[in-house]
Amino acid sequence: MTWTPFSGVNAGYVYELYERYLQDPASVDAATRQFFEHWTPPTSEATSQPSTSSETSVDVTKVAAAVKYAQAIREYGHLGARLDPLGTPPLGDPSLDMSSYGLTEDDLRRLPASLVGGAIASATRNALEATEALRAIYTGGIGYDLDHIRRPEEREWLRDTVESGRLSVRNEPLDPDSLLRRLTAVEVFERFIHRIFPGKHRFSIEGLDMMVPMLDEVIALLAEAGESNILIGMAHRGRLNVLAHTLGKSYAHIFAEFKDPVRKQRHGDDVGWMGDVKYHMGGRRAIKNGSPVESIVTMAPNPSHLEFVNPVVEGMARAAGADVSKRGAPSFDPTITQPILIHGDASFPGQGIVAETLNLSQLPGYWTGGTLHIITNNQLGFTTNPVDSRSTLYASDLAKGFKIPVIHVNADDPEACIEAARIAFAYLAEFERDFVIDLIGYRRWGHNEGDEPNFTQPLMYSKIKNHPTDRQVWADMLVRRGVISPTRADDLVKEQTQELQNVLEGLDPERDFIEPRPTPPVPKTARRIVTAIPVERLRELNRALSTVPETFNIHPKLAQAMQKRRDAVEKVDERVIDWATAEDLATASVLEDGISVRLTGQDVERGTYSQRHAVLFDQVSGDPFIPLQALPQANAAYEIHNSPLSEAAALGFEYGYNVQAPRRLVLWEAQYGDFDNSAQVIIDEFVVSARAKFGLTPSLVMLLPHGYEGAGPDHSSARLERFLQLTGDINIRVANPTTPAQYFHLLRRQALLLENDPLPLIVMTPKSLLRHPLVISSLNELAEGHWQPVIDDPVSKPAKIQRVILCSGKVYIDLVGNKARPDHVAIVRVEQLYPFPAEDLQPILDRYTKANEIVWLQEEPENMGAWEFARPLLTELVKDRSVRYIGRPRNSSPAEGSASRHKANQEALIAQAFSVEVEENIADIIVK
Ligand SMILES: Cc1ncc(C[n+]2csc(CCOP(=O)(O)OP(=O)(O)O)c2C)c(N)n1
Repeated sequence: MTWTPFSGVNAGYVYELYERYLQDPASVDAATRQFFEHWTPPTSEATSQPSTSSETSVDVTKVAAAVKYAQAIREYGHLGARLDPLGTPPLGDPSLDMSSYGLTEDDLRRLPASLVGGAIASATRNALEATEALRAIYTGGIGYDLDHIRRPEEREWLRDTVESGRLSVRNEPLDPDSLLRRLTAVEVFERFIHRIFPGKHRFSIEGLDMMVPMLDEVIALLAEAGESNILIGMAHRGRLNVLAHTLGKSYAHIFAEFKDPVRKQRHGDDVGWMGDVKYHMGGRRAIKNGSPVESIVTMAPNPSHLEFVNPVVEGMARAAGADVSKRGAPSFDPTITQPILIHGDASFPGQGIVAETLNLSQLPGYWTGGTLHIITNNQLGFTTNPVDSRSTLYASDLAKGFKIPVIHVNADDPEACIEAARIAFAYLAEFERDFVIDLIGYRRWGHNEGDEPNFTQPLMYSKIKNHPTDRQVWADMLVRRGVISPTRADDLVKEQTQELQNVLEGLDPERDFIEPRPTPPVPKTARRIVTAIPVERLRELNRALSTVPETFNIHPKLAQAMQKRRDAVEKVDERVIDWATAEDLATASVLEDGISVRLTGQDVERGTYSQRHAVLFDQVSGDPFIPLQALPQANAAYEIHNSPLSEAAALGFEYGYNVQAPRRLVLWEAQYGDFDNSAQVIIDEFVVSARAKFGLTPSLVMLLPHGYEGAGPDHSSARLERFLQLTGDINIRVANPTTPAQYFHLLRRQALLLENDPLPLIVMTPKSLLRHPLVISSLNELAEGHWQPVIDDPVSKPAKIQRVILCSGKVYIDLVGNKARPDHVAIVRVEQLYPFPAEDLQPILDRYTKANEIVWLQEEPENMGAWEFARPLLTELVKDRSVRYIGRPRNSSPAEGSASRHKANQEALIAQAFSVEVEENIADIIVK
């Protein structure tokens, strides 16, 4: 007999039970009572030293062993669960074997069930029955991977829910025939397309067919609970099936997409429209399920880039649950919005965006009340086996670090799948935290329907070939149970096939093909929007923003700055408005106009450059105070959040928030502009192209600190060239403003255009210029001006100008701040780069009749910045004159690593700009 020390948690449990028995023998069940009648608790010596012969110590050892064994089943049972429909035996674990504890069936039979605890204890007669019941639960078709859950109340809830079986089909039966009909619809849909459109990609669901009934179950429960917004994000696999059956997209529409009729170009109203492949498109459906509230189920459109839709859907869910109609912070109601993310088993561990998104899940500015994750685990990623695609045992293991409960479920066990879906729903409702279902099945065909999977997975596919379909497995089960007749399943297949055949025969592809029709962008680039607001209104806003409650202990430096700002803004003509003040006033005025504002990004609350201080902290209590939330004039909510250290998920979330709530002003700020390339997928695939591909009209603002200040290759450029390269058919606006007043008008203009002319706005913003004496505006410029796409030089005698320097952004300040500026040079700022303001620029260029040199000056290397984009456009405008380039030569890196080299090169640029003769090759004077 192995001696097990009678100590630790398990012993504690036995003692607790024994205490209870001593106080009230009736408080424990009969078997336990009987056991304790003959039991003597061991002394402390006996617990620390092996005992050889005492009858009592043997019993105690068995008791402790039984408790441990039961605990191991709960914790590690998933290692013994039958999770693979293709029959791979479970990994197993010695802790799941009673003999590892020196236990026999007889031993367990003699011990009371109460040692096992939980709901099972009262339903069984002894520890053997209880542990067998535990094994049936924990090592069946579901693997409960819960031992990482830290919060005791959650652990308790999960254990009780699982062991009581209250959500199992035993307690809440499902309608077997309706499930069979559903699985028939799912399968026949795939088979029909397979036959009618051979070789065409559809990324069949087959092998994971239960995903659709699981979604049915969860969505019905959500709708019944009154969740008015159910937002789904998923990849290609099974998407057409989910679109057809979950989102209600008509078979006719899908078949028409397969036929892909040649559409006539619709002149005028399809500007920029390119569309996307059918398995990237989204869908929308309104349902009611016994609730007075209608639920809108939305599937977000997404690109091929796996998992990048995750933060987008989270942002959509956040927007759907947020009430921004009142002053102050918006409120968020998790009971009206539910994100569901469907992942692949290779992409979940492989794509970093998954971890970034999971990290958003509990952050105050990003929380969506818990997400349901379903990993559609077909045990393959394209041709790659799990052993090559992850370093973890399960595809879901990443979630464990976030303390998210995980259920693995065998996709061939429909009842287990439905139970998993119910547990997930109940957990989400109870704890409003994320939940993962790892749905383990297989992929009946190749990665796509043209692929030959036997090239790479011959053994797996020889099994799949002979493996009955999910529908067949369920139908066979129902026949065995005598629930349906042997012919029922085939009859259903025939009926469903006939239905599809009828649709196909009645198909008119031209008619049935329905493309989203994006609102065409407004082609005029220079639309004047009245953005100025009266001086008195500005002053009142400023007074409110620079006042803190009397009891608030503001940092003395900030108190001083506020006082200065309060006094300064009383002066109308003096240049007193710096960048941050302009932003603050623009935001306040937008809130007063009734448009809510959300600003996020790394360290935005203070501002990376300590410029914003949108959140003030009481120096005694540490409590925050947000003037824009306390603004008496505000008619909408304001929120600002420091984002986690993410760009891709952080930007994706804001894009999602924005497309869900396009009338709210949503801004994301990069810490330095360069870091936006960490979010390049979100920029390329969503922000700039959502209109062309998905028919959406995002209007997100991206604030990107940009400018050459000697900080090195990585803190200088927001990669302006990348945005300009991504422009076309008026998809975004790109601006590089040089004054606070311009920034003020630009932000207000963006807010005012949300309603009728929404476009994403990309802004190059300053760093050192935030406090530069030349970058200060007057209150009058806010009260009278408007956004100027181009700012001409206020030279008095244009006829004297021989050279016109066109430039954009910070380099302008370097030019005008330079004392060597000669009289024959005019400096024109191009503040808006896209849509390119040709109409504004033309009259300006025409004004300088004697200027035979038109120069484009930039601080970025020739292959970066705006030059290559602007060159052909300018060439057209200057007519018979030529356009010359002054700037750094082509390079692979945006800027010098040395501050002194930067300074020398910057000076060389300015000198060249002002010299009479432009050197042939700027490279000659650049310090290398
Ligand atoms: C970011 C990204 N990289 C590569 C691909 C190409 N790709 C498409 S599907 C696929 C396999 C995905 O495997 P998994 O996540 O398990 O989903 P499954 O296709 O098996 O359902 C790959 C690599 C892609 N779409 N996105």
